[in-house]
Amino acid sequence: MPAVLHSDTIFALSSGHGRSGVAVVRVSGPAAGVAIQALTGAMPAQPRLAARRRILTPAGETIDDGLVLWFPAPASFTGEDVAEFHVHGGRAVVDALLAALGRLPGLRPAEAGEFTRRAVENGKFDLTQAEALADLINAETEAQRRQALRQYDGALTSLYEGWRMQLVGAAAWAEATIDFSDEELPAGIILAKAKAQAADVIDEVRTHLADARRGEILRDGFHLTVIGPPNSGKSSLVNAFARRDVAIVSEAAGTTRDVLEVHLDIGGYPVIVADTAGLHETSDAVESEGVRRAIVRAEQADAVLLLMDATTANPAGWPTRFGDKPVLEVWNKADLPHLERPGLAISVRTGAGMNELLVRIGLIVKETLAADSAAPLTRDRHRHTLGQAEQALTRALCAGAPELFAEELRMALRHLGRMTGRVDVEDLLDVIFGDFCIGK
Ligand SMILES: Nc1nc2c(ncn2[C@@H]2O[C@H](COP(=O)(O)OP(=O)(O)OP(=O)(O)O)[C@@H](O)[C@H]2O)c(=O)[nH]1
Ligand SMILES: [Mg+2]
Repeated sequence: MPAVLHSDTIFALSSGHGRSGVAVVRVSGPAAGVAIQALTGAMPAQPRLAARRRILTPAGETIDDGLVLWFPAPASFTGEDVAEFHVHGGRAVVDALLAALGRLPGLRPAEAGEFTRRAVENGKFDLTQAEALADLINAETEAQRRQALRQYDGALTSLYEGWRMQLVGAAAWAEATIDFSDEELPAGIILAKAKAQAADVIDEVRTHLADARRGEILRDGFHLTVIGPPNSGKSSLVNAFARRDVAIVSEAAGTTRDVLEVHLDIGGYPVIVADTAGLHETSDAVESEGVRRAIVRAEQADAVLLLMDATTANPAGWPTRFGDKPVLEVWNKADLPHLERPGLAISVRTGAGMNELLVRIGLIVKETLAADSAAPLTRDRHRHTLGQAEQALTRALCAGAPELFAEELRMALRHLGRMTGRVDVEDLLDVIFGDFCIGK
């Protein structure tokens, strides 16, 4: 992506909102140095070394006693001149500093993701890395953090760039057969060679796409839906997982109507457990809507936990299989007299079997998400764009004429270029950076 020179200078609070020990306000653009001068009277003695300064309003009133850092272009996060003000993290301090910056000529508040967008525009990293940065900020579990960091380190960049280079090679062979077709070059042989190269890439792209959405599930969270007959203890189980009373529990059957979710960290993996309405025939409109939602949720889940009451017969007639997704059969209330059944017996009340249940859930999650590739794709955008590249390659391989082959190859190259942001992605940028928080 070509370097873009912005004439305006942006600023924002880059650390978290709300009270904190220290707040970091970042400024990026041509007037960043002027901002340091205006608010502290002098530049730090050295770039990238903190200087302790009194920070003043343009009118000369002290805002705070803090640190100032100066990162001259291009060795900064955005590639532009960047200033950082580290102040005490109180609302009034931060507001006063932001107001003072806003009064300087050429400065304006940053939009969501604008710092990262400028970094991409200045070639600091590519689109997949920018997306990974957003994921790193949002990562809640170890596995999510590791995945985001690998992508930020360029795992997808090097994969996609590698394919691009191979296809550029194949395209060059194809062009050669077109340009020199009058001379006695063995065009057929050269074209076959180019096609073999494209075929290698298409194999790799297909393997990459056929990953059972591992990267995406890890990024979004693994969805486990708890379903079962009324009163089997589904809400009690979800509360026990969450270690707080999220869902209403009562001995009346049909207590839960709406789907309710809790977010858990199981062995470093993000698991979103949904509590649902008990499955039973009912004339109550609200309850039957709850049953409908329960089934839909189970169908959409990555795995299902079928929770039944070990003390009663399980009413027949409800689905117990949901496609080929894993279904964990669990019998609750094992503290009461009950029949022996296949599957795991637990008691939410006494805690018996609960550890074993967590272990089993952890195994299912791990089996689903354990990566056999070091760099899984993580977003719909990746899947969609790569799918288009794959289709263009498929057409290329079927092409008889070298011109047609070369044309489809160029198409595939454009799609691959969109993955990393090498070609016309202006329309994509708003979507991608809109996901960011302000200050990043
Ligand atoms: N003895 C015993 N009772 C339990 C156990 N787990 C839950 N219960 C009781 O079973 C009743 C129903 O529990 P809930 O968690 O509301 O059951 P549910 O499956 O969510 O019920 P619905 O939302 O109506 O479908 C409550 O009175 C719970 O206290 C258990 O392990 N042992
Ligand atoms: Mg319930």
